[in-house]
Amino acid sequence: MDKKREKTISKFLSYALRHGPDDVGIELAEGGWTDVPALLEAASRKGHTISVEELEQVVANNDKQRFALSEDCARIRANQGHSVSVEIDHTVATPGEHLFHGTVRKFIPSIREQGLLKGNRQHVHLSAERETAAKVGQRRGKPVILIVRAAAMRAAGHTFYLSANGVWLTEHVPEEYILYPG
Ligand code: HQG
Repeated sequence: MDKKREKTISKFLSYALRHGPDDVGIELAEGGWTDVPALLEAASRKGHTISVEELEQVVANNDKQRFALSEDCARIRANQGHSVSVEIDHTVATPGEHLFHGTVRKFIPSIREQGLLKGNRQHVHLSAERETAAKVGQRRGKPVILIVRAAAMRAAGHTFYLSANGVWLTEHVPEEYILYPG
């Protein structure tokens, strides 16, 4: 499958499994899981005819491992990044001293006032590597990398989760735990 086709399918899956299941005509069960045949039928109704083999390839090759298939390949879900409300059993985990968040300059004044907010998503997304944060920020322009004093936050009672694809998640990062560049 060429990269363009993979990307089209990945984008459709992100929309269906994270943001617009109702619009696509599927239901997400506990944990965000949905039946593969139902998903493929719904995709087809929306003009995306996807074979089971293509679906499995996209899940396996996805650059960020955004999706997971159940062991029997009967069900699929997005590992994280939902805007619709789903209960995902993210693992509670203890981060190292610092985590990183990539953003852009125009958001800084508001971040200084409110800390990092989850916005439409279910959590604030953080990464253990600076380079990952740079890539996330780059989606919106010149990236600004914020350092989150994660160990201090954890010590103060905030909970962190590590998603199945390695994204660190938390409810809110209060301003006092953020270190700004420069
Ligand atoms: C910013 C993609 C103003 C925040 C990526 C970000 C990531 C504030 C934006 C994943 C703010 C939210 C998540 C505040 C935060 N005032 N702006 N108080 N607090 N922001 O997309 O972290 O391709 O919801 O800095 O690669 O950018 O979807 O979050 O710029 O992994 O798998 O508000 O999404 O992955 O944007 O990205 P997002 P994000 P996928």
